[in-house]
Amino acid sequence: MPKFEYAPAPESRAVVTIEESYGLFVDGAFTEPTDTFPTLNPADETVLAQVSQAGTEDVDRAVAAARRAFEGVWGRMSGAERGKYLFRIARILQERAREFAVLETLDNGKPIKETRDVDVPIAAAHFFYHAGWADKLEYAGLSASGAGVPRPHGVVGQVIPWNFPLLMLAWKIAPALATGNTVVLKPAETTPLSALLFAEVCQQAGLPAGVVNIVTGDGRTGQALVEHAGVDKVAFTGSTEVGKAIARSIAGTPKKATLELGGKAANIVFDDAPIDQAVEGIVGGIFFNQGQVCCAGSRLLVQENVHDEVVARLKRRLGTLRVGDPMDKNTDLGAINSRAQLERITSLVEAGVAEGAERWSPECTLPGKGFWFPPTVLTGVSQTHHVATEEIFGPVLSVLTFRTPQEAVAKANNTAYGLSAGVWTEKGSRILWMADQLRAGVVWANTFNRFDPTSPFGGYKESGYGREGGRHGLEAYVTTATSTAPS
Ligand code: TAP
Repeated sequence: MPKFEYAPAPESRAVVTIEESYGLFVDGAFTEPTDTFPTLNPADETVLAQVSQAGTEDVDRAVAAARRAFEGVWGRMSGAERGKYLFRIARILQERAREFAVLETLDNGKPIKETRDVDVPIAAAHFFYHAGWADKLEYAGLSASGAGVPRPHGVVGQVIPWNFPLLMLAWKIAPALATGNTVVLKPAETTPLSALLFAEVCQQAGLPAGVVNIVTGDGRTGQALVEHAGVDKVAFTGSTEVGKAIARSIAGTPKKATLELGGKAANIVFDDAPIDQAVEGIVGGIFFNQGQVCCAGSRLLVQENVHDEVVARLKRRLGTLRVGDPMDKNTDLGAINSRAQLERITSLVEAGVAEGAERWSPECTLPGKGFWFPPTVLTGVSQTHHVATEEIFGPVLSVLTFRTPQEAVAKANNTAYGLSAGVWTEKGSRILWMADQLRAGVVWANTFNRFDPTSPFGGYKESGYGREGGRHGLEAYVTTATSTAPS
């Protein structure tokens, strides 16, 4: 029996059905739930469902199923056939978009207008995009000489975070399947439900058993997966700390790895920028998904002579943001994903104030239950403050100033990370110069947080290595084989 059905009035038909408990998805079927843990709605702390904690034997079974599927079916299938399955998955995601949006909002806490307009459509777009590549890999220029045939690695172990549960799953699974690999994926402990619904989509699409396996659990499950001897390639998105531990644990093995880690992006506003447009970009850059975004524009670098004007207009704009019920279509900021994340944000902001930053938030009443943090601006921040160096991963903007473009570049690059940056200016030549100087994998000009399956995404320095998306994203999932026959 389903535990509950979410049906917003006045509609009587349920939008999404959540079961009382879930097993793992291994070899094309769900196992009986065992050793379960609860997953919460962070907006009100109610338990949504019980989810299974996969142990090492479960991971063994999932990896073995993925190996059988790779050797028996998927690794031998033509690219054109694989592409058909990816197109089918993409279409089912579109058909079930509303269900996914509601489920993701309930489990993650992010506003429904974001899951509806961003997470779910871009996830479907990733499957469409990679479906198109599946039969064209020979033409993707994936070997240096252009000779040879791109071959899949085999079984890929994928571990993803909680901030974009379905979208990160799509970023991982779509290129892996398009290139002929099979997958064992571990979603984050606090947001497993959309991955389990995706398992149903795999069944609905008729995907051969074992091509995609979903093992839920905490970090121990992730560790068992990445360290498993039967895994040929690891793809991880998450914190720099765990990424480094994974890199250490697979060093000396033949495993390939891509790591998408943290960020501390600078959003740089010059005095010639259209200020109102820049303010919208600053707001979207840091408050989208409550700032729980690896490429969030968490450091505002504003030219000194427009600092007061930009901050004044920013504060006025923040006064209009709606914080609250994530299921309300008018909500701009939803809940923080977990109590642990809320505590981390709170302690970092307190550290910033103790170091001399001035804290400001608009007046807003936060719900009594759940995990909530108001949109916050910290002014008077210096480069050495913790709030300027550490990833807060919350709705908190640290404001710094600069006088010259050279100083802006020096300050923007003064970070251990290098994932993204934004530049706001009317001058095209300055945009090109800044893009060249900034040590960031993505540089947005007069926009921020734009995502597209055709564009490679990934970082420099402690933001990790490897790229996801675009033609470059395929490289991580193939190796090139050359065969010559005597004439
Ligand atoms: P992490 O704690 O690193 O968790 C990421 C995933 O790894 C989760 O599924 C986690 O399981 C699992 N995990 C934990 N310990 C592990 C271990 N020893 N071996 C293998 N897997 C392990 O990060 P998070 O708190 O979920 O996400 C926030 C961080 O991710 C931020 O720093 C953010 O910048 C980064 N992030 C980066 C990007 C990109 S694209 N660069 C995108 C999103 C997020 P549990 O859920 O059970 O802990």
